[in-house]
Amino acid sequence: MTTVTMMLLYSGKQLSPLFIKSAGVKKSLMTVLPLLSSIRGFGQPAAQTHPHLVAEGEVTPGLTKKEFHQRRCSLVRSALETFKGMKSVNDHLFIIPSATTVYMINEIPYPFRQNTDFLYFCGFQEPDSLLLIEAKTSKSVSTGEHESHLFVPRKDAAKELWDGPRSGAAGAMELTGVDTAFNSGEIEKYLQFYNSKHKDFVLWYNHSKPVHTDFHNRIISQLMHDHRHKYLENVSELCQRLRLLKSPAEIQLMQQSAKIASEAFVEVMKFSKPQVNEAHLWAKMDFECRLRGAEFLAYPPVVAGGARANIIHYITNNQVIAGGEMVLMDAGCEFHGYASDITRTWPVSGHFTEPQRKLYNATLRVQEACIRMCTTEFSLDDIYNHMLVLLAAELTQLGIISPDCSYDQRLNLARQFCPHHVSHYLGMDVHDTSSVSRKIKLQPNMVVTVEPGIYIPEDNYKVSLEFRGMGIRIEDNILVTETEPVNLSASCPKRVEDIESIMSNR
Ligand SMILES: [Mn+2]
Repeated sequence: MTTVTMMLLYSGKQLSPLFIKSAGVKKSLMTVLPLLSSIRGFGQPAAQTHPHLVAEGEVTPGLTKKEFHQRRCSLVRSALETFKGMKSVNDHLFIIPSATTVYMINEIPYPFRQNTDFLYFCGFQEPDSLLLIEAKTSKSVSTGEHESHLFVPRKDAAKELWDGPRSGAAGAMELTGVDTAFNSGEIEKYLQFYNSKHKDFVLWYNHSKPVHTDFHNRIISQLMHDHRHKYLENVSELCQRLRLLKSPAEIQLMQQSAKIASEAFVEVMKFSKPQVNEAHLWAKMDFECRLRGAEFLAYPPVVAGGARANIIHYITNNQVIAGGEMVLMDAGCEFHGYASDITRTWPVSGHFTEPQRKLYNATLRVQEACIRMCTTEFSLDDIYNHMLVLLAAELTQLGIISPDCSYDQRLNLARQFCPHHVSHYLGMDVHDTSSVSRKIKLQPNMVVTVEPGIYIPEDNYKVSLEFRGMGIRIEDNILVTETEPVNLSASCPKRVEDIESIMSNR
């Protein structure tokens, strides 16, 4: 079998004999390869092309077509619930656009990251696409029954030669299991048609923060204009409420994301030594996460040696860390669309000094107490308020807060020594579902972070010299259940003995 025939069989598509003949076997490889992939390839990993990542029946690794369909049904059900009693409105149109490619300079793109809500409801990874969902209150309010349409970039041999295969409309249907797919050039016509056919309908669209400026300015704002006396609802808050509770498959992905980052942290701890550069610890973290299957780091990590740990969002990561100093690293990875977000603080020499150990253990006790509160009894704000009480007590114990201060003064000081919240929701985004209030009680299948810190600026002369310039944060990823909280990042060491033991066995 010649290479060309083998490739044809692999591609699963017959080419005309005329084409094969005229291509000429010898000089054909360069021309045939891109053509073949443009016929059969997808714009993202699929079971057919990446069996090591995607199983049969899955859209993205670990998530099936059925799960994506159920998500769309849940969206429709919860949206229509609010219009249940209103007989006058029956039709609902949901518009969820994808992200677009952002360029740093001409022709050089930033790494593409899909719009999270779009990804959540269809799993399609290409830019400049759009998901439309049509539903009727009379039919869908209890079942979530709907029609889903995906608009995607059209197949384009010239573009695909440069950027790799696109799925095209047929590929997008096959890949995601939506009801129909069209080229994105059809969006305008489709919306005009829908608007002309439906007198009254509810438009569900994130109009306050359009994610795709071109679609918004060119097409969707026109629809909103034509539709201006009718119902316009922001779909984003609804999406976030659904994303807040993770399915069993999502929990597995989050567990894996946290495990990968935890293992990578151990390698970074072993790799650190006096005079190590922050940039090298960053590179090591990135390397170890990718080696374990993560796509990339979930956010620019904080790798802050010494007093730089007091800069909460320090991401410059270009200093040399001296022997006696600790390093604070806040890093996590993205694994098949799900983020981990872990922070550890450790001495680069491998041994905590006495003041470091005291401040570290105070932070750890507060963190462990806060983790125990991740139950359905409390909200994230409840845990934050309790963290301030615990921090105030620990700081008083250490002599950092004077025992002469009143209770309120001590809480205020605790707030100064830890100027950030103790937690946020975690999921597909690092700061996940940020429109969901932190005042609501936790529910089973939420994932949250727990991340108290103590930061003592170098120039805080009120604090004894031994603690000045130290910044410590300890952060884990916690799954809320019906019973005990589950620490997804439990395999990332945080006890002083465990860290010292890992680092002594380098
Ligand atoms: Mn965090």
